[in-house]
Amino acid sequence: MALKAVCVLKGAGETTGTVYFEQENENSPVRLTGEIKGLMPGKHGFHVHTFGDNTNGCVSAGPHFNPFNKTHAGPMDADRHVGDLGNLTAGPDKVAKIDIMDALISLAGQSSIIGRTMVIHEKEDDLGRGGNEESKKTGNAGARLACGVIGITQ
Ligand SMILES: [Cu+2]
Ligand SMILES: [Zn+2]
Repeated sequence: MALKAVCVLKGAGETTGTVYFEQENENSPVRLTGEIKGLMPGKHGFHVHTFGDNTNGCVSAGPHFNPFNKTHAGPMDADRHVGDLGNLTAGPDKVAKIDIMDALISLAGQSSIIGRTMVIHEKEDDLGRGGNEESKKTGNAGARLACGVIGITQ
């Protein structure tokens, strides 16, 4: 039976969104669909962060989900944080449409993102290529505009 999850993102500002996750089985890629609204046109870092904790807003979600102790990179890189999903691109309508397939995140097992937090950032993720220390940790993606805990759905 397919595994399914959902995340509703909210923050202090106008940015909101919904992301749906679907996976055939524990070892297959995860498909992400949905959209984020209220974004400045352009690229915005999009990651799974470690903790499903929003007590002090999105900052409580902690760093990028990184169960295998890798450095920050882009979604197509072999070595990356499991949570590194790269960037979403918002159009002039301030909406970013999501349709991503990712082989590293999972909805079960050691790389499970269930109970963790999806974050959309203010700035573009430099995918670890920014040439400074922070680039290898966060991609210099800046403030957390909106976030939500990833939960199981039917
Ligand atoms: Cu992030
Ligand atoms: Zn990362």
